[in-house]
Amino acid sequence: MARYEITVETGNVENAGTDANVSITLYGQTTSAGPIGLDDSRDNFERGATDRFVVDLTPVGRLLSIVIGHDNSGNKPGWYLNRVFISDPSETAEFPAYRWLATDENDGRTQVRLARAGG
Ligand SMILES: [Ca+2]
Ligand SMILES: [Ca+2]
Repeated sequence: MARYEITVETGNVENAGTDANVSITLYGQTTSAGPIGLDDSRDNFERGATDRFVVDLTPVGRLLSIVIGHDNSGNKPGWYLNRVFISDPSETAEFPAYRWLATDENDGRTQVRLARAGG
């Protein structure tokens, strides 16, 4: 197993936060892992907040992309996601989003695939 630290940055715009159930799948050069529910005892994914989660996973190899999304539950579930950082034992990769995951914004999707910044 390897330790992964998943850092999720929610945007600082009106109604950016969500109480929906957020999950992530990691895609690496070797394999994938997930979906992994991201939740702890705090109120996660609030406007302007950064949430950090630590999970132990079978190593996926060099991270290439992620799929992140939510189940559209709760009040005003639309979520504005800035970006995700994932640290594994060897490096940190950034996955920029800067978009809504909301049924009533843009393309209406609540789940997206994000490529690693810098390829
Ligand atoms: Ca929340
Ligand atoms: Ca919201």
